[in-house]
Amino acid sequence: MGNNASKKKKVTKVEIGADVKKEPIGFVQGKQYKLVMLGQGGVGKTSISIRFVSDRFVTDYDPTVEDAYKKDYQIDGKEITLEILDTAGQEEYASGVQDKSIRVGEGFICIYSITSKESFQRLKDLREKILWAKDSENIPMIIVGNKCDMEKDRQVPASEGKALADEFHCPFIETSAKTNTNVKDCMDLVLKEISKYNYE
Ligand SMILES: Nc1nc2c(ncn2[C@@H]2O[C@H](COP(=O)(O)OP(=O)(O)O)[C@@H](O)[C@H]2O)c(=O)[nH]1
Ligand SMILES: [Mg+2]
Repeated sequence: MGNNASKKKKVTKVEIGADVKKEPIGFVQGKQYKLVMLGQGGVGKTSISIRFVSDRFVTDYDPTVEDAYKKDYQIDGKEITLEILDTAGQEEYASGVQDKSIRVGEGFICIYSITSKESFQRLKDLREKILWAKDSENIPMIIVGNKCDMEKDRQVPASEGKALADEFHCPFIETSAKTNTNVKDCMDLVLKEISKYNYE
């Protein structure tokens, strides 16, 4: 109180036509963030969601289930709510459900299984689909190689996952919903991407 100096308005001179760089605003207290789980059937979208939300591992979840899970979460000292959209059945590109999830989604977790080369190869199409739906190149997304507990069945080396992520300019992480390896880290990673792209 009574400190005149602190009342002075800070004036930033901006040249006309100069490129004004905005600062990311980070996370907003109380806000809800929508994350979307994408990837071929069987890669572990539901398993990662349930592991994260309720710390359980289920082995026989209905592959057709399409659900949204909510979790209160703390990050960077802010309390936020995460809504995790667990998609299913995206094999049928005609099904508009996945399109809708992509439209409303703010962060995308693109998952393959390290035991399936095919699921890995799907990610390029998936990214195209997201870029097309969002009509932007700046999409908060990450690549996740799940089932990293199944080392003996590995078909995709971590280096390939990393190389694809470099091509997409996004982070890469390997997880296991079964052993609860890097599940929380994967959510933190995509949230970090969201905060990078959130400008005032
Ligand atoms: N070993 C192992 N199995 C997993 C892992 N994640 C999922 N699974 C299994 O893979 C199958 C498909 O998982 P699910 O979550 O239903 O895949 P979704 O179709 O992508 O939702 C299930 O039998 C899961 O128990 C994991 O990290 N490790
Ligand atoms: Mg599922």
